[in-house]
Amino acid sequence: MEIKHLSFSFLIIFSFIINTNANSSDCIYTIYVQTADIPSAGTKSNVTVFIGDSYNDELPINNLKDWGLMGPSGNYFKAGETDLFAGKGPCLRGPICRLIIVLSGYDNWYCDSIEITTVALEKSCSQKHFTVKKWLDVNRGSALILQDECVSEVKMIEPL
Ligand SMILES: *[C@@H]1O[C@H](CO)[C@@H](O)[C@H](O)[C@H]1NC(C)=O
Ligand SMILES: CC(=O)N[C@H]1CO[C@H](CO)[C@@H](O)[C@@H]1O
Repeated sequence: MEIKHLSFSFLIIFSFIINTNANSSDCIYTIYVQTADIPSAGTKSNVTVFIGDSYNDELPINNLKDWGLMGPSGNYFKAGETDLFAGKGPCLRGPICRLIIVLSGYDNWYCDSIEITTVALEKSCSQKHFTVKKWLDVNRGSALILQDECVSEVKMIEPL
């Protein structure tokens, strides 16, 4: 597992490599987001995630709150709470193994974990848990986290 902090300017680059050419737009994604139970861990900022697979397909989910089960104006990302988001988007070709989290706003956030379940017609469900355990700090330029676990998954299925 490799976790990298990237500067905000990478967001601009990532927005050019978004690739959602898989056209059967019938995957349902459910996303559980766990905010740490520590002081000031919660945030009112917006959270955008990019989920990706080992083919470098990437699906952006702009402002998770728009997918929030409490509605877009709900109070999400409170310390010690788990929030649920769900929505429909194009299917990726492979299982999710990469996650980019971008925080936009004025207050910081400590994300414990993000778990994504993908459901599609005539395909088996897949589930991916990302242990984040990091501050996303809008003042220190670490409001973007790339968590890439694709390489390790490929290694795991290689024959000895
Ligand atoms: C979050 O997103 C909403 C809707 O897109 C926007 O109105 C609001 O200003 C954003 N808040 C922050 C802190 O960026
Ligand atoms: C066959 C199919 O699903 N076609 C869709 C591909 O994506 C475009 C844009 O989202 C849709 O308009 C097509 O219907």
